[in-house]
Amino acid sequence: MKPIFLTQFLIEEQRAMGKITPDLRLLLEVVTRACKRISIAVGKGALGGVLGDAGTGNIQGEAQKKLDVISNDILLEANEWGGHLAALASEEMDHPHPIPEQYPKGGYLLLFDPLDGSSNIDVNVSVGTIFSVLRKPEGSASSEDDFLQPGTQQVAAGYCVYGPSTTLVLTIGNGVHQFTLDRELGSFVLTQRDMKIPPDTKEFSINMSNERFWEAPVKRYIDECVAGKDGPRGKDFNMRWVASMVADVHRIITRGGVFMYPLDSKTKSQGGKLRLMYEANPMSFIIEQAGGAATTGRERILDIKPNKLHQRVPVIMGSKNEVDLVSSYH
Ligand code: AHM
Ligand code: MG
Repeated sequence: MKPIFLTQFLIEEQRAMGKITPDLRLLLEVVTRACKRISIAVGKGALGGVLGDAGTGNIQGEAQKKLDVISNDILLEANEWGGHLAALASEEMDHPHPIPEQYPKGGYLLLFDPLDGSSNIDVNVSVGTIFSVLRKPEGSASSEDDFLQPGTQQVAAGYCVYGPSTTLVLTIGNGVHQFTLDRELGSFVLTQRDMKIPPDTKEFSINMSNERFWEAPVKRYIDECVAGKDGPRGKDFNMRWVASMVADVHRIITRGGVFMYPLDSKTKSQGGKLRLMYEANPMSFIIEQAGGAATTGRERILDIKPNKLHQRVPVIMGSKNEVDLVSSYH
């Protein structure tokens, strides 16, 4: 079969849907090209001198890894000059990054977690890049507030997983499509159109070491899964936790499951663990486009009106019937 490269896919979607503007196509090509560079840097590992701590911290108070900083720089550098963006924001930067004066500005806003799963970098376990695209509100002078739009306003979202292979999963609001990086050609090739998450599952993904901090509804749900055949669910469950959201969610999009970083007493004061704008929102958009569901337990993630750039939220996402069940326990 003739391979369909990302560019051809985007051009065909542009013709079919009329939803992709030339600037949005440029944006997606530029972001995914940057992901190829990140994939190469990640793949070099110790040989590239890229492992270990950067010796700096981000606004979340987390120690940055060298690869967090390298990936952030790659995405900034790639996206500054094309004229498609009004501003960028990242997990690794306190405030939005303006487009340098010498370049034209465009109508889109880009948010990213340049390298998700930082704790896995030095141990050679899958990590990834997550990104979200919004439109800059008409007539507004560029400011941080421009970014504070609910996830329903996203025009595109995607992620790359740097694992045994590098895969790109993308939605532009018309289903979810998977591409695999052909390392010899240096191109993303379409390998699965219209990914669908099975509505039922026997697999859950949660950091069990936080059990004593969970709220009652989450504890009840997991207890019932763990009780297996002998419990109210009447079937045995399996548990998987990579500890890179991007890899855990990718498994769920591929074969079903439910991923949770719920509210717990450890993270309650900050609203949760994962970040709304560049982790929960893009992943929720993708999950919903693949037929799954994404909630905090109390509300649909995509409906949340953000009040700050680095806002955190509880996350429960994946196979629809399981997510609905957890919600009903709330
Ligand atoms: P990061 O963006 O700094 O990598 O942190 C987010 C990560 C998620 O990828 C993952 O789901 C979670 O934090 C792991 O948490 P834990 O350390 O509790 O396993
Ligand atoms: Mg992250």
